[in-house]
Amino acid sequence: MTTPVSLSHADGIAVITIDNPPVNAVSQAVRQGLADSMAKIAADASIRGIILSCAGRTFVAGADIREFGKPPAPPMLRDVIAGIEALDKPVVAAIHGTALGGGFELALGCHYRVMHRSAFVGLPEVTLGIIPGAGGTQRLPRLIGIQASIDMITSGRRVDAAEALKLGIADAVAEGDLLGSARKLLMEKIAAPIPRLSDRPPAATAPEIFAKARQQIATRARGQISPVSALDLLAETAHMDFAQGMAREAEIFAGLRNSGQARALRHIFFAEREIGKIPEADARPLPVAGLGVVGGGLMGTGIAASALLAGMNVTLIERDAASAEGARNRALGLLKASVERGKLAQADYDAIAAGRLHASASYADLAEADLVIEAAFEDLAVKQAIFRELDKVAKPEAVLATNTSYLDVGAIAAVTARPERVIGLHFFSPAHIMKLLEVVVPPKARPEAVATGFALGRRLGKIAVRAGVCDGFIGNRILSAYRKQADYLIEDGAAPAEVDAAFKNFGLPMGVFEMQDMAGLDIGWANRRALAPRRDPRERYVEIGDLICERGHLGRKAGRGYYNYSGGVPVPDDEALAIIAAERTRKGIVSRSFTSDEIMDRILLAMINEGARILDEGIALRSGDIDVVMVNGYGFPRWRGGPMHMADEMGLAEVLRRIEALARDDTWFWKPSGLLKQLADAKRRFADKG
Ligand code: 3H9
Repeated sequence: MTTPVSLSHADGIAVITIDNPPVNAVSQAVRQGLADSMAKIAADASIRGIILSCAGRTFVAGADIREFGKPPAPPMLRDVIAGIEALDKPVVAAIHGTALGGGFELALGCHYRVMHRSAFVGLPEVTLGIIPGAGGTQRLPRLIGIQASIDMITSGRRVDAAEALKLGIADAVAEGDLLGSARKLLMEKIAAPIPRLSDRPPAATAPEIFAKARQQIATRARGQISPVSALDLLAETAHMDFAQGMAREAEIFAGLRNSGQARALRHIFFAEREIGKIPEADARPLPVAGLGVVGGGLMGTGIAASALLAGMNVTLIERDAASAEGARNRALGLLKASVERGKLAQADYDAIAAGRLHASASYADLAEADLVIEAAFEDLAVKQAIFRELDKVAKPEAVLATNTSYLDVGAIAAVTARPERVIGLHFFSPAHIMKLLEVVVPPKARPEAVATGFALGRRLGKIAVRAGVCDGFIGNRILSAYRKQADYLIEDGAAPAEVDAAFKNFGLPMGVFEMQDMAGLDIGWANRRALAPRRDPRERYVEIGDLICERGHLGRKAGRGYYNYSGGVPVPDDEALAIIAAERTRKGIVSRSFTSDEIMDRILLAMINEGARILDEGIALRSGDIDVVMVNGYGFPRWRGGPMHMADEMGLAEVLRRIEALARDDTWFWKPSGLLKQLADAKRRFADKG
């Protein structure tokens, strides 16, 4: 049987190599291999020093996350690391790629660390709902002090080689030959006393450091437990000796390892890595050197900025020269802000301003573009007119994409002579910052066109999710469903501010009514009017939003909407409340009160129900894709894993029971039998998710 850990030695130096693709995760076999190697090294008097290195693209990227759902299998990583640290021969970790989590802890157990200049180290455990469990919370503070450890451990932030050297994590940085540098350091230290972090006293700490950090970390965590647990552990063990501290770390780690939040965060970790598994994965994407963007509004300039930040050249088209100049300035304004935030070098900004961004009023300037993204006003006729023009000027092999959030991409493709090269690319605003991208695949799209959309997503650093054509694709369709449910809630008796508070208690950054006020109520209003002819007459329709719009109260930009903004601090708007009360009376609804939990129960079930339909219709490939969309585009708390994961955790029978109970309340338009079918059909996919 091949082992993922090999040991070779020559001239008194042993080299241990971990080779466990793809990321050298510390599986049980790796732990066993390391333990066996240590035993051989300890018994071999000819070995005087050791280099611990990894094959492939990276140093150890952590414990094997796939093992976390199973009972722990010996040897334990913390014991293996203790065995390495206890050796009476110096061990140097040679780090390339990323030494993360258990991988970094392994390196901390070594006596010295050499990092390649392109390498990173970090303890991202909190992002998986756990804390470091193999000594990271005890060794790191003893190496770099409490303040820097709080920062790294509670954020999960990665540190590059230059910073690691400054912090004292790395003893040396290798410019080129990593193993050569590691060997050089080893030879320098071979006769020196062996430094062990576990021998050091705890890092001296003033208690107020923890008090100050706690408030900040709890606010940032928005309901996520692990960052706060990590801080509390650091505080509790700050004065303990090493063995006591390790014992506490092990206890806290064991408590979190299979917690609901850890399961949710693991789910979303793997779901984000599955989104690229699409039917078109083997198709060859068209190389995109030049990108065209039509429409220089908020979306168009955001998309242009995103592409420019990724090093692409962009041609931005507007209707006339003055608008083109305005769009160019807006895009440059976004990039200036990126320079200020340290995301773009001044020299790159200058190159963009000097020529990489070209703004024009002539479609003919798109003749060389490989991919053109239309980001005009959300109106089918407007978009179709643009696509007719694009079809004339774009080279025949170019892919044409529409940035629409609701419209039928197939109907837009149909006005061109190349429907097989038309896709939807639904960006989220601000497009140069938001990570999510829905790649919308109309029925006639060729695999190469879809693959081109995904390749662009990768290049822009986006999380690209495949979606089929329907009203709102994945995310906005679910948004429509829960917005409707929120409307039912206010008609049934909840105040908009109560619904918004429930959203925030749940961990969402904003309430649904605040969000609509911020976006402008006219957007939803126009959408509802557009969809009116196709609306099922049996559907419960809440007119409150329309009535508010009819008064000209279009949200924050108009100073009024669900809230009144005239006094600076938003307060519930009197007229909106009066409209709600009048509508309840008109419909004969007896107003009732709702707890925060009841509100979110309904909202969540609306999301799950719509998610089940989306799966049923094949709009999303997997339920995990829906969760990825909700977490990355709609502020769904990552530590809850997404609505479909929550449905899984609740169990299908319980989901159905609750939906049926709601349907009995007659607040839902869908019949329970229909729901039963949708959810039962989706059950297999729920189960497939594993
Ligand atoms: C930990 O260490 C706990 C300890 O403190 C205590 C222990 C007692 N395990 O991301 P990619 C898979 S917690 C298993 O696309 P990249 C991934 O699913 C851990 N599998 O590559 C994918 O599989 P597939 C702390 C893992 O180059 C493939 O590898 N560590 C693991 O874009 C490629 O992944 C972390 O949180 C894993 N640990 O990025 C680090 N990691 O091909 C987590 C990856 O079948 N990992 N896979 O879809 C990462 O951040 C990135 O994967 C990394 C590479 C930066 C390493």
